[in-house]
Amino acid sequence: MSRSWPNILITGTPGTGKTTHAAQLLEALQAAPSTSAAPWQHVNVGDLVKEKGCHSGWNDEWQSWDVDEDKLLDELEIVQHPGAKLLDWHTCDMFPERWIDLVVVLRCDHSQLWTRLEKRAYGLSKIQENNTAEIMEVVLNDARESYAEEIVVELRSESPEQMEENVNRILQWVEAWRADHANDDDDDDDDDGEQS
Ligand code: DAT
Repeated sequence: MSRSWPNILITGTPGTGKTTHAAQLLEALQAAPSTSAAPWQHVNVGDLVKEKGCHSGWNDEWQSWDVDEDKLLDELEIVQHPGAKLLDWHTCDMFPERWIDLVVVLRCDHSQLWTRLEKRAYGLSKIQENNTAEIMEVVLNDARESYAEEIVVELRSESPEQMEENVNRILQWVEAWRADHANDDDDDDDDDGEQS
């Protein structure tokens, strides 16, 4: 299967910096001459679940929506062609492996994460639950179980400098991906029917 541009999943425990990274990365990709031709789009999957009703209701115990996976995946069919999607979500194991070209798992020191989530006015149990998940590396382990080892990258997200470094690193990765797939554009028409 070929795609003209890669799809990047930015994942991590809530509060690790997914949305901030995705926004900055989007700007960088749109500004760089080597990548600006693509229709880059930041897809905040949590927002999409709410907006498109891809859930079976609010779960009071977990303080989150019970996601309807089939409906969500139907909504996300758009990721497949031509690519260039920045998917931003704390869950990483729901997507078909073939949709994703790079998985960025953001990590944060747990005490800093606690402060970030407090500012978000999360309840104590939700802060504790997310903090434990970060310490137990739940998202990182899920990513490693769900995708090929070589496409999963773990990045620290504890300072603006690290964020800038991460964005530059991902931009360079996109440029390398494009160079590796330079001939795929010619094949796209042939492959359209096979992308599912
Ligand atoms: P997420 O989308 O993973 O829930 P976010 O992007 O909303 O996280 O970030 C949560 C808060 O933390 C927000 O106030 C921005 C801040 N933040 C995230 N990454 C950071 C970093 N690398 N350096 C400093 N602040 C950061």
